[in-house]
Amino acid sequence: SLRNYFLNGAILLLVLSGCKSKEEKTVVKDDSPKQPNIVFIYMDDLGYGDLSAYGATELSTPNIDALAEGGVQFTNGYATSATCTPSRYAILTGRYPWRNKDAKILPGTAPLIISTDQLTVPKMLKEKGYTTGIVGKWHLGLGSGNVNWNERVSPGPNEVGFDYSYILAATQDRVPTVYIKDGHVDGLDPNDPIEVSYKENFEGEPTGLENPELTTMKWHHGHNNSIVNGIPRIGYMKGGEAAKWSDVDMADHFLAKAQAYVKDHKDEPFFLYYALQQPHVPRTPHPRFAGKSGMGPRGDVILEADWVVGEFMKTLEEQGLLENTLIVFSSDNGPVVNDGYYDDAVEKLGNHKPSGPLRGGKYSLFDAGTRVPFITYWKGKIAPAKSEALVCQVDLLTSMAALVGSDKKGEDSENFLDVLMGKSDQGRTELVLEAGSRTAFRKGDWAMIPPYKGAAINKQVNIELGNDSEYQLYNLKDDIGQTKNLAKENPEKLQEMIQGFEAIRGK
Ligand code: NG6
Ligand code: CA
Repeated sequence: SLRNYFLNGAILLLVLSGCKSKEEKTVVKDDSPKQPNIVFIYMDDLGYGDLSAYGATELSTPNIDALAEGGVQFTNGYATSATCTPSRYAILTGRYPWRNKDAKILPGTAPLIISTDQLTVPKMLKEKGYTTGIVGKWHLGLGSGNVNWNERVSPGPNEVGFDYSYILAATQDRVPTVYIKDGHVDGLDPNDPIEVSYKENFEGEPTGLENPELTTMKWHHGHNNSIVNGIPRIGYMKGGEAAKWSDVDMADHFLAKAQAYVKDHKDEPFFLYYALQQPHVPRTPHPRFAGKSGMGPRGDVILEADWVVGEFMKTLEEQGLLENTLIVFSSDNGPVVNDGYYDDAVEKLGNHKPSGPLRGGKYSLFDAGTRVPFITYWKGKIAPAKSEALVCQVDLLTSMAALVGSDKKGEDSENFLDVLMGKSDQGRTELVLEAGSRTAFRKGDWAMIPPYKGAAINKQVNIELGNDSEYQLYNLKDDIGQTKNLAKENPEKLQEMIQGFEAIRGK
């Protein structure tokens, strides 16, 4: 009819004008500077000496090395803490974790420790038009107590700034051993609900303690509760069979999610926090990598992670995003060889030194607890360099804010964008370091550890914790291995360090 004819014409006109305005918009967009994508690649327990770029000779990590060689490789890059939860708290909030008494290694049932009105990296970026996502390890708590895993679990990453989340709740060795997508347990069969407890076992469920015959990986300390995929874990879990992850496929699984995220968001500025699970225990390399390092599963999963990083970088390249994406690569804390399972890590370590030249490891106030691989990479924007500047993950919030033109600032987070971009070597002057509930102080080339009670060595993991009845003072420039305590020899320096420390930390 005539009416339809006119209507169609009107629609046709609308479509035409729609096309035209889109074209105009595209032209304008190309003229204006693009907001760069930002990706944090965050490892779990990767040590300062675990990459060939950082001096490892018994392992080769070509893909991560390529980032180090093509970007700024920091030799004084720090996590705030020698364990996971507090470091992850700091990298996302720009706030020292010792300000939050709950920022300690969390069980899988712990409530969320980031307040939903707190500033976070993804929130700051969202305000600047970014879409934000997390893939991988969370370990910052979920819900507000007594989580029902069969309903939407909240608050969680989506309530503190992430538009998209695909996570494991706590650690690979803690229940629940399921993936959670935007608050929902992925693949959950409603007829097989999940129950989780860190207090007591569910009747009739096997445990690592009582049923060692059902385990394929043996526990050394801790890790003797519920058995999933032959691996005894921390905590008890019942049900949720269909949703349980496959440990050996975890690297591929997260990689696929991270790659899909990039492809889905390639036309808008995105932030991706990609938190890999390696080389935390239980180390479960995919069969493609099993035996490849000659160093047992710990070495194998480092090679696996290196491959993952290579594949992820390929995706950025294929999508034409390399020149518009800043990558920050680091680790949440230092290395540990035996962290609770018999997995040959000790037996097959050979000449490999996960801490490199540093003293201590995970859980330690010595430098290897917190000084970690730290790399920034941005093709065409960052010139390859090695930097000795003192940088810390707590500064990423304010530095990223500076990058995207936000005036937001984290409580303890400073703007070191120029340092991260390799344009300046004036990093932090001082930094508080944390291990467990203890803190130490780095200023310039000096490290000061106050006296602490407690064992000098954690015998289970065989790591020197940094405890001593006396003050310790080290010059890291002359003595990177912290072998010579200069506290007595240099009382003035010691006093200066104590004062600087107490000014931040209180007496
Ligand atoms: C410890 C676990 C250790 C590891 C760590 C958390 C025991 C005996 N040890 O309590 O295996 O899971 O917590 O590591 O249970 S982190 O990297 O997430 O901080
Ligand atoms: Ca960790």
